[in-house]
Amino acid sequence: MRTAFDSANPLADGRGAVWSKLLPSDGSADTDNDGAHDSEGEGQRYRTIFISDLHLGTPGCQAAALLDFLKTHPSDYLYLVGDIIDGWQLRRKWYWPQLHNDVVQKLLRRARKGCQIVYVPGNHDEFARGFIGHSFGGIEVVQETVHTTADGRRLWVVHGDYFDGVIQCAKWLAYLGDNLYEFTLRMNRHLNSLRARLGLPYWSLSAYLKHKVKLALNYVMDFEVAVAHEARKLGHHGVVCGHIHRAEMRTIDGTLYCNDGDWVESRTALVEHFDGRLELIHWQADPSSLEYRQQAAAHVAPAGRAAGVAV
Ligand SMILES: [Mn+2]
Repeated sequence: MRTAFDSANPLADGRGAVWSKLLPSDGSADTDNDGAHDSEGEGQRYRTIFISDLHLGTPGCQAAALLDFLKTHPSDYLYLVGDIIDGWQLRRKWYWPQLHNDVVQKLLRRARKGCQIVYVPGNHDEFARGFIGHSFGGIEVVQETVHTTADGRRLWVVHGDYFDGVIQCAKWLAYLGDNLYEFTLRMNRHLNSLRARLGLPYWSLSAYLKHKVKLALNYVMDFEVAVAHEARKLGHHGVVCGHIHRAEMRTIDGTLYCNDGDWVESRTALVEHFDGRLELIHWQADPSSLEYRQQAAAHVAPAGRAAGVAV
């Protein structure tokens, strides 16, 4: 799923343009007042937070929920594990509401206040890979890194898109969810009553799609195993990645596999407590949150599943 965006020349392909729109060169933007989201430290403090697949710059990004989460969870370290800004979508259509700006300001402010922020670009923010080794407002951009937990475990931190090339399977299959599957079962009944009237034999749409869903689940499994095995091969105790929008934490053949999920569908983060314990957080809005107030103001239903975004 590579696009013209992958072009090697950073000046010709617009990467510089994306940056210049997002980060003013004089560094003054992070002093902008973002009002209600300024205070920090009301909630639980963690040693480390890992988040990925925010897809800022797309309507699917749940920026209000993310702001609530960041606001109430200060940390010593913050890893941005790729697909933070969706350069693919922004190049097609510029979409940058105030809330998305607020997220960027929030991150810059957090870095200024002493949180060590490391940004590992993914495939949707490949433009940032042109800036590896540099730092923006205290946010360090690296290709990949290793985080050592408080209890001494070395975790390889990488977005994970590299493994798409290793696993041969159509990525969109990973997005065939249960709801769609239930829908197809109903469709199947209608389709086959029509086929019967036309004198055509029974053909199971549901069986066909069930097979496809199985392939999708195989893809997730293959991804998890491939990433964990690579981490072990490199001599790490575990790995933290994103990319497939599926939060998970389990041991695979003795190697800890952690996927911090996403902020488009599942609103999840991986956190490290001060004793080194790791935990997956599924963020839920509460009635005092920015997200809740925004939805109330807009007269829309609480956030459901966002439109699928390619991984
Ligand atoms: Mn990705």
